[in-house]
Amino acid sequence: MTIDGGLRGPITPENARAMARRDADERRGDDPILPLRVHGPELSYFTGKLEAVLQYMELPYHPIGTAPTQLEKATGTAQVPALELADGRWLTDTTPIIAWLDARYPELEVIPRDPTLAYLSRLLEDYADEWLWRPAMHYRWDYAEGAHLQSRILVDEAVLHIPLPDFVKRHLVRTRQRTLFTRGDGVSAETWDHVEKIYLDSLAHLGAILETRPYLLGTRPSLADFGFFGPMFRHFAMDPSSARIMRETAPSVFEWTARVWNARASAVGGELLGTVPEDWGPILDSIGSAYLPYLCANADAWKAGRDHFDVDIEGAPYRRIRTARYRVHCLEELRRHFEELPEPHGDAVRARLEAHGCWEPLWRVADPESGLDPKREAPFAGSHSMTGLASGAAEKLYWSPVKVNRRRD
Ligand SMILES: N[C@@H](CCC(=O)N[C@@H](CS)C(=O)NCC(=O)O)C(=O)O
Repeated sequence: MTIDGGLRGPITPENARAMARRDADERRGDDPILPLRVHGPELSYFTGKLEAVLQYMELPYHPIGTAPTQLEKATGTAQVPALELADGRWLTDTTPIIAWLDARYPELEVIPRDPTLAYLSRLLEDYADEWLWRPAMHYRWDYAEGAHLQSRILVDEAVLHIPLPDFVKRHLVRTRQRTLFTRGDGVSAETWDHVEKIYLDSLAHLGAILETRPYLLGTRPSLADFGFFGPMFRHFAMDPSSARIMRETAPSVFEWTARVWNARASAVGGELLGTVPEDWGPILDSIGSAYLPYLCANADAWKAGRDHFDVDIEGAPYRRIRTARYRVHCLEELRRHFEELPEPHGDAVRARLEAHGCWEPLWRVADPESGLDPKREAPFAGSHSMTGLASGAAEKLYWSPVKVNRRRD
């Protein structure tokens, strides 16, 4: 067998990679959605996650440092990242964006094709997206060294359009972020250590996996890597306090963040494991003991029409946590994906979830009814942002974030 286009000879790993590179070049040539434009500031968790996926898929894009509020008109939601296609369409929410890209370029298999692996990868992605968010915001905004650095970067890159002196804007950004995401979202003297433990445990769990292979599910990156990459790269490895901890206690995780950032499908090659590895167990335990109970309390609060709620997680007393409608939707999505599993994968996934305390809380709340994306239009729908700032008054609310969780909008 030969490979045309100047490359001749047997299909060796080198030839296969060259062929994949050529395919990637061809995609660039005539694909009507390329090049892409990624809107979102350089320090954003989810923008970094999306960029890593695009780089792995070798889809050319221009990064544009837009603030969330500037996107509401185009996308329907004051949230970053937003992905603008060359044909004029806009996409939001990295989870459905990745699923859409994976379906459009199936040969790259970002989401594992095996349904059991796909389900548990989605669960890890969701956990990294939503449950590592609070510790990521905490290390960034509750430590002065991170807060001063990042408020300067954020104002310089994405908040230039507000006519106020820079030092005032930086102060407003710091206050706003703490109001919304740390002190106003359950981080207190009583929960401080638990919030930090979520990060420290994640380093230990990822570090143990990375002792045996370069990526979370094998010798190439997949959805679980990209999920954990968001918080690890753009927050924990970048913010001074958490970065110091990562460098000193988990250098393999530090190295992995750079490896994922540098991964290109045509160069990596590699394979995924055939079964869910045992060393995912500690992460699944944490999903069962912390994340899913939190999602249940959030869904109960949503159903009861409460803006805030209290919940004890692993003994830590979280008080006045903001109710997040989007995370009610996350719970619904985890259930939907389970219900869509073909047999015998449903039984296999159930056994795995039961072994780690995830099964009961997955179904604990009857009919969560987020009402989000009823027609399944995501990522084209304009998803609901986690702050709820998608209401036509985003710019004003951005600086004075009170009453952001109205039940119907
Ligand atoms: N589920 C969304 C979450 C996106 C998100 O929450 N982005 C943050 C920044 S990383 C944001 O735009 N927050 C709005 C704000 O801070 O006003 C995704 O995966 O894209």
